Amino acid sequence: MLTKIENLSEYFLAYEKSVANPETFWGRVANQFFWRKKWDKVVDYNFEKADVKWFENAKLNITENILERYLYTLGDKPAIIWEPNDPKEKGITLTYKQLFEKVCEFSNVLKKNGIEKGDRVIIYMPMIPEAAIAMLACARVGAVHSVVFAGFSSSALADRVNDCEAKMVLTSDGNFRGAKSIPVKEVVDEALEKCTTIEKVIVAQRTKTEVTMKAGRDLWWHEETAKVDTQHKAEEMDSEDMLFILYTSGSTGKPKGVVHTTGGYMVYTQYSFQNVFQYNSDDVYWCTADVGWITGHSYIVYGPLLSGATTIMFEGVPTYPDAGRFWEICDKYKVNQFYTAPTAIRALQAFGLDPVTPYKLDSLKVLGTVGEPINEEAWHWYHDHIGKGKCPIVDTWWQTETGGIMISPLAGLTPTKPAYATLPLPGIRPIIVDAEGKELKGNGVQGNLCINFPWPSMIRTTYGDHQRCIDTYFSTYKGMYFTGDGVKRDEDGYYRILGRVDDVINVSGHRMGTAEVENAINEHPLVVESAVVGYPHEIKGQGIYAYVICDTEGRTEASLKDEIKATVNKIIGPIAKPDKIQIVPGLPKTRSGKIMRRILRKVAENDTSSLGDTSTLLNPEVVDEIIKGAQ
Ligand code: 6R9
Repeated sequence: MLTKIENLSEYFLAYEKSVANPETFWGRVANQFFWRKKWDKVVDYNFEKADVKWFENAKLNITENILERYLYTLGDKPAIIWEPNDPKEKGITLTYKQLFEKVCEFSNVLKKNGIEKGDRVIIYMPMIPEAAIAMLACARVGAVHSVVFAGFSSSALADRVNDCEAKMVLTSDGNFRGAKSIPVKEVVDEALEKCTTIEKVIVAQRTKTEVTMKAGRDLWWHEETAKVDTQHKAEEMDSEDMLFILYTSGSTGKPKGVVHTTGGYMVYTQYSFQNVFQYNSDDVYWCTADVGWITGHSYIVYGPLLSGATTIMFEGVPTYPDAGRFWEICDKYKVNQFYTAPTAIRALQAFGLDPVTPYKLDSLKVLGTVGEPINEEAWHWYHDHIGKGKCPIVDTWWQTETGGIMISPLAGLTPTKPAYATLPLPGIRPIIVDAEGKELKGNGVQGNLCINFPWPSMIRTTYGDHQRCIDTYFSTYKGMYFTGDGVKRDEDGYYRILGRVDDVINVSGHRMGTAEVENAINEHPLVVESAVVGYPHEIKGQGIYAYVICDTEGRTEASLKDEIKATVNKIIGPIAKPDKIQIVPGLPKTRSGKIMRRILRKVAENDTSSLGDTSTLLNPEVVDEIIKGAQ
């Protein structure tokens, strides 16, 4: 491809050009795609109003840039290789031609069942090929997909359905994960009791477990696809038409629907994919994320498929049937680029080298990480034992809101440093500010990470509440997008992400708002008040520590804690269950009634030597009690 960067000096040159003349730079990248009509203007923006437009008035369909585009050149090349949970079960390979047919077929199913351009469709599915087909079919007919991670509870699902007023849910009967078979359709049924906008539910068969099908509402995927043909003409979309909504946690209680649009997202995910991973046409690429997260959207589905790559989709977990499962898959498909989360690396590292040594891992060329800071020990283990010392590690920093990778080495080109995301991609202009918003120039500085110029795949709005988008991202520091992350720029100009500076915690690479977990805990009838903080956790990166004021009403502390965990499980899902719960007589509060989280964080970190001045608290006596009862 024309815009593939091949060496370090080309990177510096591309970066310079992207800053000197962004319109020429991105126009040239965008020219490689198929547009039904080209743009009038490359970029237009006003950060104060959170108003950003890329490729204004251009017309396209993103799926034509995957399906029609590669049909003749790569028709027989595997597009998606699906590896099931159980290694004894046979996998599925879909070539570009077969994917084309399946997407068209399902596009016809969507249309036949009343889906029109602009309608919202929820995808609540495990990691099966139908999930990717569903996303692309939505994009093809112009519907807005919103994938909800299949581990979320029925009430979290209902909130998302209601927030975007979805018309349809695409789901499966069940989900195989490790040794478990988890109900999925049942969760949808429960959720839909609280929803009024859903007209149809289409169910893909996976586990063949028995499910209830509601007459007039529920349909089987295989029956519906059997009724339609495999030809479909893609809907014409505007560059700024919504492509998808993805809900993510912030520092307030309610998850927000991050909106991405069509043209810019397409250009940036493809550009970043080919450059960061240095993908070559015969490579096999594997990202272990779930399609329920942004990483799955941008770097399992869109980025790789827009690049004509072979992308692996894995249904299972890293430790089933044993802790060698990832490495077995790498050898089986001769994976060249492998992309995972630090939490998975740490979890596998804990099993030692026995599960690694049976595998050759000699096809690997590039290793990647995403989702949270990687500690140096895990970095070295990954580098030495998985990459055998010869594979560059791309530590990719980005967010649901950024749509694509922002700061990362380009594999093999950018010299790496453990735990550093290194340098920004072309077009990305990071800026470090202090608490007052003053720019910290030069190297050897540390502060809050902002971006002060638009990039094509950035968030456009938070669904249904544009003011929230302005308030969350564009108001803290005027004229800049605020990431919520702390960062250091070292003497070489390399960036190291230090973690969130807001009330968001990162558990196993999953973003969680402390307020969101608190709201769930407070649903327990005996809970009076709660405060949640993160603490360092060996495997998960951060664990969830909950301080809870509650009546015991004759229950033992242990059973009460179990009940609280069950409540959180029910309201959000297993990923939000607190690792530690401490029942406390009170929470440290300022005179204006604000919880002093700083103190709670210190106690959770087991660092009570430097609590600072607690005398200004409304209730200083409570601090000693909390320290005494710490877990
Ligand atoms: C892609 C994704 C975003 C938050 C982000 C930051 C953390 C992501 C990171 C990283 C250090 C990296 N994060 N990548 N921290 N190094 N390479 O993870 O999106 O789920 O929205 O999370 O994750 O704190 O702000 P999302």
